[in-house]
Amino acid sequence: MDFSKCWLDYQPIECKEKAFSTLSVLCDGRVVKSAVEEYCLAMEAMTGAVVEVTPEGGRECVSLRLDAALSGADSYEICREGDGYRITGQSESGVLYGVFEFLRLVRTGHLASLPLVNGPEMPLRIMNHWDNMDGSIERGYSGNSFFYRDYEILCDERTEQYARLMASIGINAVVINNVNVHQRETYLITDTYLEQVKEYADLFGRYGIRLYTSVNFAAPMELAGFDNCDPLNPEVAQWWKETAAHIYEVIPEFGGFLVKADSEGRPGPFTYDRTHADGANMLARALAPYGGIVIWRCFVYNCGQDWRDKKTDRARAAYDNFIGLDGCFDDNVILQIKNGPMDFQVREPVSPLFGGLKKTNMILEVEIAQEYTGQQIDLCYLLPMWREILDFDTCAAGEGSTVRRIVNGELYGQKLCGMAAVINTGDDYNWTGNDLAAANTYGYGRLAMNPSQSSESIAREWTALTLGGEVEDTVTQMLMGSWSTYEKYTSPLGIGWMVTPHYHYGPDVDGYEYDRWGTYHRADWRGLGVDRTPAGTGYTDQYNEPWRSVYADRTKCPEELLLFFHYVRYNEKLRSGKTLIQHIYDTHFEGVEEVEAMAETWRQLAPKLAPDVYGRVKERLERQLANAREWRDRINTYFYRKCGIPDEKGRKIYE
Ligand code: GCW
Repeated sequence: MDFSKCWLDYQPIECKEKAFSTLSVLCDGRVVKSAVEEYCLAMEAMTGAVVEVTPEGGRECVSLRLDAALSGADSYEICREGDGYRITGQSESGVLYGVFEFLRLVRTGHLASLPLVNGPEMPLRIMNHWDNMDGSIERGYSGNSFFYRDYEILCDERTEQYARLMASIGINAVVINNVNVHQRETYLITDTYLEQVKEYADLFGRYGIRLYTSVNFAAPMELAGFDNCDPLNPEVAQWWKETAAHIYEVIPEFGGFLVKADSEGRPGPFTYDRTHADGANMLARALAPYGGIVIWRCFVYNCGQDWRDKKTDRARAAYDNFIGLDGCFDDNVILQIKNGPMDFQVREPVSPLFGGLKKTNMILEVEIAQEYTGQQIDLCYLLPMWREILDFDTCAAGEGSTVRRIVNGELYGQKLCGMAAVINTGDDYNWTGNDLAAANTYGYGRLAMNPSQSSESIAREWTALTLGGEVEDTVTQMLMGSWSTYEKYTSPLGIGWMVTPHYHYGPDVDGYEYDRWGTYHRADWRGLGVDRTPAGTGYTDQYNEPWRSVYADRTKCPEELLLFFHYVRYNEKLRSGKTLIQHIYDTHFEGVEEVEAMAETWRQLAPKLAPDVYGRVKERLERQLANAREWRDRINTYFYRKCGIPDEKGRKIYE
């Protein structure tokens, strides 16, 4: 087990079919070349035999072909042929994906499942890096950036390996810098860095991945001395046109821009009384002649709120800001929408924008980086959460209008749509800090490729490829239960937050309660929760029926979201028959017990694991246990002090 290779650590295998050692390559191109290299590297490591690569077809070989007539962009077909196998790609990327799939089948012993035809379901499968050029990573929990060090761009073995890892899970777009574009990063689209950015673009290009950059909306001011960046100022628009023209001269395959505007202090069109559509379209028109796109984030809210004000509701903000602009965006603009209305909490309802916008390209944004979900110290396998989000029926165009069918382009026939994720990697030896956190990285790509795959089968696949078949069942079980466990010992029933301000790890119940971020739980001596019904902030009205009524009705509202939508008294009964306060106590005790059990399970796996992997994860689980206990005791004590109602089961609650 070599975790520096993640899930691409090719170990010797039993099955050594003769056909494996001849690769007939009946197509060409730079991505095909990467596919051939991967194949040879893998087969040689697995079988010990040197692979003969030939341009001839033959009976006892694995052959690679291109067939543009295969249905579905970048799809592939793998089947038996003669005494060997044939991998056909609809495109070069299809060939590459086919080779990775074939290798996966070989490694997991599933070749019997052939023939198969497969292809990416989401058109765009994007990784967002929040890497800064000084080498730091915003919300990074696995070391520093492997893209930058001291304002230099690094193009080395690690970035090559990164590109392979990404291609192996079907990623086709990468944004190389933080959405908060700082001073030096503003220069990424200028000659100061373009030649080096091009090196990345070329590297990614060999793996079927397009490069995007996050841009600073105020770049004309910072780079060219403009006194404004008004999107309707023709000189500003002209500056962007020239800038884009130059970028494409250097990097003809440049993907486009990702923009965080008018959000958490970032500049944007609001300053000039312009709309997000004005801003996005201005940039889109600069990129359009070259086929580039603008990805515009909807994470826009008032971050200077007053906690005394109970009418302003941060949850409403994205919808309120964007719904009126539906249909106003150019064709090459995509809105990138966070999965929930707040900010990547352990539990949130699905953003109502998905059910609201109908004439706008949409991308679903999720966070693999475990900012609010344990920071890669605590185990939290996020696939079950993403599954629920994708399967959520927005009822936008009748029943079955799931988020999945919106962002895969099916419902509205969109071509520019898909998923984006804030990645959790860094320059740590094992890429993701916690070895097991790589299951989220892997799983995200696999899910975006094929959302029909269950979270469990993805967990199995990752475990088998990375840790070996012997521990597959047990580790899969640990992964599958981990989100629910994390949810139990942190903030209850969808209320979110209660974390240490700024760092977002560990409990601080009132940490954000009297702050400016719009993140309140409103606990008092009688109860807690935010009333988001029409009697409160009215947020529930942003949903289509039946959700609007379901969420607004205390008796129908899904219980896991109860406190997100309602203010509930401590002694009110939940559907389980328990009172709210008893539910809070119980889940917090359970959460800790579940972490204890997980740590014990891991200890039992010791003989089946490489000592370094075992040791690293064990250490994380110990820290997780300490964290879970801290959460349990702080939450239970906090609420006990508020309401004075003792635990029915008489367990230890600190006073
Ligand atoms: O959750 C918040 C994070 C910020 C992040 C922001 C965003 C990159 O705490 O670190 O900024 O979201 O998504 O823009």
